[in-house]
Amino acid sequence: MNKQILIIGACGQIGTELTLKLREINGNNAVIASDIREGNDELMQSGPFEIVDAMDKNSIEKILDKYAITEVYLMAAMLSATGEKFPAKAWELNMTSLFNVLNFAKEKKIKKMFWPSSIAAFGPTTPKENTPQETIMEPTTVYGISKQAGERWCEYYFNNYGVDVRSVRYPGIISWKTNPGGGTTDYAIEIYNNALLVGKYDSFLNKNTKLPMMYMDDAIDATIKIMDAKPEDVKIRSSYNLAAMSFTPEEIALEIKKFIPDFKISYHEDFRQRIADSWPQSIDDSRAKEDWGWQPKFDLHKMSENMLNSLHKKFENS
Ligand code: AKB
Repeated sequence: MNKQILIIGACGQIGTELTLKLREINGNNAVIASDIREGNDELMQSGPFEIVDAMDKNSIEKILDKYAITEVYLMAAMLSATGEKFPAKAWELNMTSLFNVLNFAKEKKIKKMFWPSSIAAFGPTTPKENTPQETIMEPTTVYGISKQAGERWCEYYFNNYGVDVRSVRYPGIISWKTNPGGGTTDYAIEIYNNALLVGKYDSFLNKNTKLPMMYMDDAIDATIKIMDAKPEDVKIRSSYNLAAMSFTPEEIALEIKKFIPDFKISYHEDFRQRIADSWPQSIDDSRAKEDWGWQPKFDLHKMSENMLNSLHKKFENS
């Protein structure tokens, strides 16, 4: 039977680009985008779209039946910074949406599912450098707690019900097409936008805050790669560590200066500093490399060149 894919949360930062890439690979009509709101023109015009609330089991079920869905990518979530403002809502959205999809997979309504975890599943007691796949995980944000609990549930559903669930721990994802919403790593996107638009940026993280990051192209590549891997090669059913690069606000600013010499950065920490300080600085992703051939393509320089060129064209055309 052919693949029929449903993306829940298709209009967000990662969902948008994931949907477009999966449509390019599988054909537009095989990839159904869904979200609680409409997305950008490219997404809306390139294939089927349905309004779906990730917490509403019945409306998801209708879409699964209508399109004979075989795979679900669950991209809806409340991220770290917004989650700290609305802890109960963040927990409810992140966990209810996951259980909805896990239970459809358990009932064999779908064959396979992707659910992203995050570096936020780690906490201040986790080793900060080259954070191992298996280590202390004591997250201190609601978002992080939901990701860590989610990982445990994914593994539980795999072990007890044979659910084919696949997951990676995304680092901060940097991209230019769709704005992110409510993350702590979002500074690394704002900085490129502001560099081009106003030539300066006031960072909400201090200059030495080193965090693991990844360009969107690599994140999409990893997501599709783990979903395409043979089931026996996906040996970890909680979530895989994933890495590409790590840098501080000062280092990204120096890189931007290579392209925009007059660029200026200032620093004024806010509540997100505490969140960032609780996360790892670099990640050991050797298991993803060994098990299903993960390999990132973008480093800080290549990403900066690509970001600035793409944003420049985007601003020129808008
Ligand atoms: C966030 O900053 O909350 C996210 C993440 C690291 O999962 N980008």
